[in-house]
Amino acid sequence: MRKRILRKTRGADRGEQAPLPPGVPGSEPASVAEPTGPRPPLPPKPDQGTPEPVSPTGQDTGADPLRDAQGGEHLTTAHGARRSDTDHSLKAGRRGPVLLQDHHFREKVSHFDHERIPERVVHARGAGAHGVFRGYGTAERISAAHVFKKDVETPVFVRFSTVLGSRGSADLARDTRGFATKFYTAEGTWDLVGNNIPVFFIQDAIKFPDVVHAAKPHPDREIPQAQSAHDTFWDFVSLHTEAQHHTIWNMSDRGIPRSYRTMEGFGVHTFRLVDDDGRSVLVKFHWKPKLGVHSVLWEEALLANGADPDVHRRDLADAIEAGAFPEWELGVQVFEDNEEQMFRGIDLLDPTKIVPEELAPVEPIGLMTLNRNPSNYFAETEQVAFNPNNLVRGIDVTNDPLLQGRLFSYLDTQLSRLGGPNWTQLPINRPHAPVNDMLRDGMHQTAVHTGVAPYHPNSLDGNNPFPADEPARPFIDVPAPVAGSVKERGAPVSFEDHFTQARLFWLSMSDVEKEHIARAYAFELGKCWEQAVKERQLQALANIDEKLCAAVAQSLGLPAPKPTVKHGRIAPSPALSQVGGQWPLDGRLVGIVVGPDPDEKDLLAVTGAIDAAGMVPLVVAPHGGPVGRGGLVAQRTYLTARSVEFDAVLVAGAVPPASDAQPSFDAKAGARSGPGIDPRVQLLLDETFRQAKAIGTWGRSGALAAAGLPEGAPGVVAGRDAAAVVEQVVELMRSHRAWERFPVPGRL
Ligand code: HDD
Repeated sequence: MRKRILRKTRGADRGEQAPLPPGVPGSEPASVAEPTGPRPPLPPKPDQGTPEPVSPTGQDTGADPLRDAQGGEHLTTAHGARRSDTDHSLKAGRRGPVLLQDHHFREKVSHFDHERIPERVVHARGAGAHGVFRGYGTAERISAAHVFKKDVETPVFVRFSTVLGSRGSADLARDTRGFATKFYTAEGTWDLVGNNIPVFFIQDAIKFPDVVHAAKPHPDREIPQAQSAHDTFWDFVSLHTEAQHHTIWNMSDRGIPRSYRTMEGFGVHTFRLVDDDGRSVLVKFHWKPKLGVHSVLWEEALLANGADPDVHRRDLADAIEAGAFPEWELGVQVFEDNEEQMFRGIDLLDPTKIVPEELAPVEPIGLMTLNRNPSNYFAETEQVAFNPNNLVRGIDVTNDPLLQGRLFSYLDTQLSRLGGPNWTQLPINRPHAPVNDMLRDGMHQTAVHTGVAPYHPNSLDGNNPFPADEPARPFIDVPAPVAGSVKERGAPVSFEDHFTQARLFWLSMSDVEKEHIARAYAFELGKCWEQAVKERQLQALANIDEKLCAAVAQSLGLPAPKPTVKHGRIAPSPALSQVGGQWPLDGRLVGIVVGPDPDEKDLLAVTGAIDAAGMVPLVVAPHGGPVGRGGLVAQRTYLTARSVEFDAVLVAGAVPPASDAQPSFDAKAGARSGPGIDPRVQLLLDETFRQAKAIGTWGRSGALAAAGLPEGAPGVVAGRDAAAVVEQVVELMRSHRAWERFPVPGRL
């Protein structure tokens, strides 16, 4: 059943009918009380719960992060002494120097000086959310993991991220997205640290520093930020052709998702599941979003990175706050765990390869719902530390050389990022299962361990802790034979095919997706300087597809080389294309452009209908404040609205030629001058039209004609009756975009 968007809690910006400002007829009298006396800390917002006060030792150490962080009513120092003044430093006379003895000043400034920790070496920018995973029970036949058992509910924390940019970079960079999930299972923590792209750039973890050095900004000037459109990236991927498969995914629409909520996730590697009897199978993990997989256009990404660089963070948090909880089904492709570890010629240990879903279907095994925003970004989203070593009974690794290297790297990186070995004690990283380890001391130790014998066996602590026997369900180490006995540096022959699957991906795209890919390559390589880099990448493209290569070469003004590899017949995988299908609309945003005096009855009915469809209506008016005389307020103005925010735009009635509320010298910039429509609305409609989004108008608006947009174009609805127009627009939105508005020539 569709979830209904809950009443928004924070006024105008959330699409709520906010109370009218004091003084406006019908408003409440001004009665906002200034704080006059001490108040307890603010309670968490409805979607932010209290962190679990779970002690890392399973004992009550008194560590309640919320209580300990903020208690009592008065301002204190870090050691709890109350302070009466935090606004003036202690000086020798009001105009004199500050005294060294001012502890409150030194503590406040010194703590501030140390507020930042090193950002993640990759995946620095992210957004997190809490939720729950419920097992369907369908994986019980192949795995002993408690988390997969039928109807078992396991708390989770997910962090989505971009890979290349720094913490303060923009969300809509063309990039891979991280999709890391921490399952706090009853039998220990399981981390599934995946991406939104099912393959990786390299086949061996020893190459990870190389690929990251190449993709990060150039070391001399530290530019460009959060981009792959530069020489060192393309130098690397053209020299390491194993990267071509991942790269074509990045150049496709997958590299610029509409939202974190509309991304697939992949475990990438092949993992091993093992049942209670020790029988194992190989699996690949897939997260399938209930909302479908959707992306934006490159123009939108560029605009959003300037107009709303937090677009993905905001989208996730707003959707959860509004009650539109995003959901993903976890699924597995299952393979026999035999000595070859191959499936139909595809090496399951090669992380640059997928297994098409048409050959091995994804079997759903559980549902994840994200339903709570973090209370504190630093404590939760920044300090969360994922680690592919975090495995539980029933889930194990394979010999994929990329995965094997990750088993070292994640544990290692937290030592410098989180300042020592006790990061598992941070509230967000604490297991929800009881912990009884023999790890002791170290920087930032917060547990108060008891006993005298943290070694095994011992006779002084009664031999505690006891190794778990089978009834206590310990981790199962699969007795997998180790292939070969020769110690060597090298890769299997099956890792040498670098182009078949890049071509498979290309052949599986629709015409419009192919156009986007060709343009993305042309843009990125067009930003490169070195001729040799461009030529080498064109050679790689020729080996993927000659038409693709020719299109990109033409844009670069270079000759298209001939392929150096020959392909046999490759069956496309329709599951790889994003185009087609009808999808739920939960949490989508609809802009409603109004003039100074809209028909309020219509407007209320329209906002109600959009709300009822699970979406968020945002009224865009000539200026802020109340709209007309009714109960609605403007959430955006002609000045603050931009097309990239909306999934569809409606124009409610007539729009003035130019609003008197805003002088329009800036408004004219970039806008075509239409006869009789405000240039900012003109720009909004132009962009929305170009972005193939649904547009609807009603009444005597004439807005389409005034804006010079063709009525009757695919995805454009005009009518007399607002309700009928909105109904059609909602229907159009289910296909995400009206791609048929711009038929592509099919030249690729
Ligand atoms: Fe990684 C972070 C995903 C290969 C080394 N990685 C990191 C994150 C994600 C991934 C989602 C962010 C986690 C978070 O939100 O905190 N990484 C992947 C995937 C890979 C992959 C899907 C290949 C299939 N990674 C990979 C290799 C290495 C690393 C081969 C090193 C040899 N990754 C790291 C890291 C990071 C990291 C440096 C940075 C911050 C962190 O670990 O905690 O250790």
